[in-house]
Amino acid sequence: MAINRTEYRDTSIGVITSGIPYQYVREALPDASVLKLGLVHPLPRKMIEEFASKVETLYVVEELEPLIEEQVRSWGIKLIGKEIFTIQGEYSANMLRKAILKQEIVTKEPAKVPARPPILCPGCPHRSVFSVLNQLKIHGAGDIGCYTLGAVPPLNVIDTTICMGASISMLHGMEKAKGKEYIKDWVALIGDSTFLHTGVNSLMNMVYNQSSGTVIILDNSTTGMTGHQDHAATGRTLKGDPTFAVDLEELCHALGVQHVKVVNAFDTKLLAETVKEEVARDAVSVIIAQAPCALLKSNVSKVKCVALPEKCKKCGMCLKPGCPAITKQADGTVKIDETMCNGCGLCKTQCKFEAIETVPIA
Ligand SMILES: Cc1ncc(C[n+]2csc(CCOP(=O)(O)OP(=O)(O)O)c2C)c(N)n1
Ligand code: SF4
Ligand code: SF4
Ligand code: SF4
Repeated sequence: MAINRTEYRDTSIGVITSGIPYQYVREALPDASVLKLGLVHPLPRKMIEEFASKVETLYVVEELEPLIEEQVRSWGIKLIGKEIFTIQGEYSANMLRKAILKQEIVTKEPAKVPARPPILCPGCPHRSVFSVLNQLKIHGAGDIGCYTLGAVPPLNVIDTTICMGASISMLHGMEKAKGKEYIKDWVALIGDSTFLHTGVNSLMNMVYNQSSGTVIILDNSTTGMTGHQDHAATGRTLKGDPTFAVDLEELCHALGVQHVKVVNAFDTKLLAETVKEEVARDAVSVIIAQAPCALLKSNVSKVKCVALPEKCKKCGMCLKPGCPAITKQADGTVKIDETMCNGCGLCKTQCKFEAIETVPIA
C-alpha cells in the first residue's frame, strides 16, 4: 500500500520526494528530513504544511514535470525545485549533491568490460520474425516491449520507437506524409499486449484513412517485458482466473481490416512469403505472428537443438539471428549450449547443410 511518511532528522534541510528519487535523497542527504510520498494524488496537504513549517529550507525532488512542486507552491509554501533541478531524464545521488550541496563530483573512470548489449532470450519468437524481416531488408516502425530489442544488432529491423501504440501511427503518418510507395519496405511491429493497450485505435484509423500499410502483431500470448502479465487476449485475468479471450484476428476484421493472416512465428518460409505479399498490397493488412514467449511456464520445451560439427561447413548462417545459446568455436564450427537452448529450431532453419538437429530432452 502507498504510504506517506515523514522522517525527521536535521531540520535545516527538508525534502519532499516520492518513488525512486527518495533513494537518491537518502544517499545524497542522509541527515536531511524527508517527507516521502507514497501517493502523489491527492497530496496530503496537512502533512505537507506541517512538514514545511518544521524545516528551514524545503526542496521538492521529483523527476520530470514539477507536479508536486506546483501544487505545493500553490498553497503558498516556499520551496526550491525546478529552478535548480532539471525536468529531463533520471536523477541520481550525485546530481542532488551537486545541485543542493554544491559539491563537485569527481567520478572514477568506468572499468573497461566487454560490451554486453541486451538481447532477446534463446527461443524468443520475436527473433524469428526479425530474422525474416532482416533478410527481406524490411524496416520496422517499432513499439514498446521485449521486441524493441529488434532495433539492435544483429537484427537491426526496428527504426522508430516512441511510445505504446506509436508503431502503427508512425507507419500511418509516414504513408500520409511521403506516399504509399515510401512504406512499401516498411511494416509496423507491435506486441499483442501493446496492440490491445493502444494499437487498436491506431489500426482503426489506418483503415478509416484508407491507408495501405502492413502491421505485424507479435503475438507471444503474454506481456513479456513487464513480467509476463496476462492481457485481454490470453483468456486469464491477472489473478489467473479463466475469462473471455479477445480473438485478435476477429478484432482486426471488426476494425475493418480485410486482409488478416495468422502465421506461426517460427515458420520462417511462410512468414517471408506472407510479408512480401502483404507489403505489396494496396490496402491495410495485418499479419499475426504467433508463438508463445519462451519463458512461459506453459511453454517448457521438450526438445533442444544440437550442432553436428562433422557436417558443419562453417558458413555462419545459424549465427545471424543472434541467439545467445549458439556460439562459434575456434575451428569455425558452432556449438549450442544445451542449458540455454529452448529448441525453437530457428538456427536449424538457417542451416542448409543439415548440421543442426532437434533431439528430445532426456
Ligand atoms: C503507457 C505505458 N504503459 C505501460 C508501459 C509498460 N510496458 C512496457 S512494455 C509493455 C507491454 C509489453 O508487452 P507486449 O506488447 O505483448 O510485448 P512483449 O514484451 O511481450 O514482447 C508495457 C505494458 C509503458 N511502457 N507505457
Ligand atoms: S521474455 Fe519472452 S518475449 Fe521477452 S525476450 Fe524473452 S522469450 Fe522473448
Ligand atoms: S534452437 Fe537454436 S535458435 Fe533456438 S534456442 Fe536453441 S540454439 Fe537458439
Ligand atoms: S549454418 Fe550449419 S553449416 Fe553453417 S555454421 Fe551453422 S551449423 Fe555450420
